[in-house]
Amino acid sequence: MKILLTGFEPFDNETINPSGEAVRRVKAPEGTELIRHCLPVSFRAAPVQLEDLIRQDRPDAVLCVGQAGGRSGISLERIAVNLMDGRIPDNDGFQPADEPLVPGGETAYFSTLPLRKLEAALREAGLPVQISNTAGLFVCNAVFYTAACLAAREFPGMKAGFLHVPYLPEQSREGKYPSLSVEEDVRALEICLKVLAE
Ligand code: PCA
Repeated sequence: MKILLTGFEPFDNETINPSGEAVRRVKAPEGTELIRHCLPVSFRAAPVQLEDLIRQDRPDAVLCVGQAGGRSGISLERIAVNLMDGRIPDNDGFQPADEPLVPGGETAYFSTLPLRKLEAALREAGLPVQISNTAGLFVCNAVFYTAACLAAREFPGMKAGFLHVPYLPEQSREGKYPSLSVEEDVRALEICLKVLAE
């Protein structure tokens, strides 16, 4: 089973992004071929890079991962929406307001990952997890929407979804925000990949 696993580079004045770090460190579970990629935090470039990878590699599943500072556990994202609205500019300085990502496209897509199974497996492993009903309106949502849209329109057999990880301890502003270690993120991703490969 071929799985495309993506993380992100740092953004918002941070020097590290837990998603990129964890994706780099994950070990491919037995029976899976893992394609990893670190995406730019760019509304314009990230969806294009993801689409190119999907077309080129034809994965059976796409799991995209990003940082959600302030959240306390692994957030399994349920829904991607066709809207870009930046609280801050992306790493290219682009800050869209209320713009569709795909003009005329579907309003939203649901994740096609087995969210309840993933939630149960992560909880069983003692990791904090929740199903989240918003991936925000920033670049993570744009990437999630791109994967879900391609799955719906062109690659119906491909599972596509997104999860957010919290800040790393070093990003937590001395404990003001919740955090998970990169080892915990790696463990969470390895569990998710195993469930996807079942
Ligand atoms: N988090 C941002 C974009 C990149 C990342 O890691 C988001 O939640 O949109």
